[in-house]
Amino acid sequence: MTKSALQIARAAYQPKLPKALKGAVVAKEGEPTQSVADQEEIKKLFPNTYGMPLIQFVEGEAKEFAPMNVGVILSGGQAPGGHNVISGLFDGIKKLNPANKLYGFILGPGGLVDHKYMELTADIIDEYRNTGGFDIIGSGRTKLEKEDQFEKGYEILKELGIKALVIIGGDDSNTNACVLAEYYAAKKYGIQVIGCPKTIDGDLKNEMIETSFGFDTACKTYSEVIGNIERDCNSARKYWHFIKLMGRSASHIALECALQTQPNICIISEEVEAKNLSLDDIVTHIAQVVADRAAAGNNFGTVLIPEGLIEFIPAMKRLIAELNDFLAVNGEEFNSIKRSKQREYIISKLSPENAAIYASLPEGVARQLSLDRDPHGNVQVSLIETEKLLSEMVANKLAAWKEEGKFVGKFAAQHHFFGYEGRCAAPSNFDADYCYSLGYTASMLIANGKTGYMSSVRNTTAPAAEWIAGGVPITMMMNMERRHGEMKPVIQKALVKLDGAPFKAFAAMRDTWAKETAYVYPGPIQYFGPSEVCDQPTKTLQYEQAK
Ligand code: FBP
Repeated sequence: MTKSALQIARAAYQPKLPKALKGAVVAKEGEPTQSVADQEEIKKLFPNTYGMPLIQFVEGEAKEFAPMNVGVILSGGQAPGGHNVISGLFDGIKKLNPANKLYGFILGPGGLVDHKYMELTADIIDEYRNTGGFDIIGSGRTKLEKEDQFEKGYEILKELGIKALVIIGGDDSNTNACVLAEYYAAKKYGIQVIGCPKTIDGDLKNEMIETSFGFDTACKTYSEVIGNIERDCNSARKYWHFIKLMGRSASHIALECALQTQPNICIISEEVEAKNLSLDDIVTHIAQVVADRAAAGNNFGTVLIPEGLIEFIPAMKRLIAELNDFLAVNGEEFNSIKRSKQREYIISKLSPENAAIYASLPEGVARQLSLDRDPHGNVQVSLIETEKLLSEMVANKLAAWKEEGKFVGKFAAQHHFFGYEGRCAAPSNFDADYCYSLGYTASMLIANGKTGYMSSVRNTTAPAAEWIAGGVPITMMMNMERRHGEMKPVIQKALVKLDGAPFKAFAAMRDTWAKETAYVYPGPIQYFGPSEVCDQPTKTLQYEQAK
């Protein structure tokens, strides 16, 4: 297989481990834990895995461990560093006993249920060290939540003599990992389940999980390109760039990229919701910044837009809900109407508030809202090209302002969506080290007989040697939430906190960034060179942990 020069050099990188994990370790147990909310309900649902103590690994005496087999699953969207979690896990179990074996289930949780697996040998692992992607075993979005799936999984785990399963995933996958751990514990199957926090979205974090892996590399990759666009923009001085950034619901990625690149505008969905802003409020704000910059002779700029924005605009949420309900009942009639008359038809059927919003939307977006629905009959919000929607509405507003003499400049827009570009990038040193440590820690949790824990590595703004490795009971992160009409125990999703340090830092600077051209150009991720260039954690972590 042909490899790039960087691939070859990077293969030799030895990820840094916390000092405590370098030799033999012992598990130090803390106080019993409680879930973040709804303690009574969660305790009842997880009688075997609720209330367990926090674990911290400290240096200890070497011990002998009987041979064991371990399974691993990559679940959900790709995130840089997954291969290093697996190599850390592999090295960890081999250190415990060289006879230990690691099995990977193919294409996500579905591989466990369908009994598709492969043994991950040293040769295979070595091919994937420090590389991006999840292609070593593939990933998938099958949800592990039903008893028959747990039983099918048990069949193959038993057959392969697997003592512990590591599930690398986001909040939903780790919730399911905990349900599985509880199920196997209740059935006394003797199989441990350990989770690892993954997602570029950065929304699986809390007091004990400082960040999900992949967020660092993905944000650095997007910020590199945003910086390049900003420089192009400041060179040509003729375009406004509207850049949508992945991240599903939470705006962590947009916020982090804004802190790294200082664009003229960055919309934060959580703020839009908290201030009950309308689409028109957002459009007016952008148009005003465009007009003010034009008045100063700057007909260019950059706008960052989080992927989930639409669903955080309260009025849009109401419109989408009414459309979902209306089309669920009247879908056939709608489809029988001539395409050119469909927009009018919808407007005539909606409540006056929603009809007015629908009528104000550009044709393409209005169509998307009434056509593209998922199998549950909901609008596929992620398909809405918010970057185009906003720029088109801004253009319309500016045209009106021009007639009134309120806008004197020119407005030409370019559109971008960054998401998949960053999910499989070669992990930054931070993610390479963090992921390897998470995997290695998972092996220590297994060796110590733990189940229902998430691997945790903290103190991540300090050098890697000072990181603190341990485990957090997954039930500790749970609360009850309504899902598909039923109350379910789930890990609380972390949205951007408006009283958090990263948002506050952004809010304090954004007016200056809007007026001035204060762009910062982060450049590509550096893997070799001075530590201040190669090993910086995200700005989000730096602000959150600033003493
Ligand atoms: P995970 O939370 O599963 O890691 O996925 C993150 C994500 O990249 C989101 O940012 C994005 O909305 C979604 O996956 C896209 O999913 P898909 O890969 O199925 O298109």
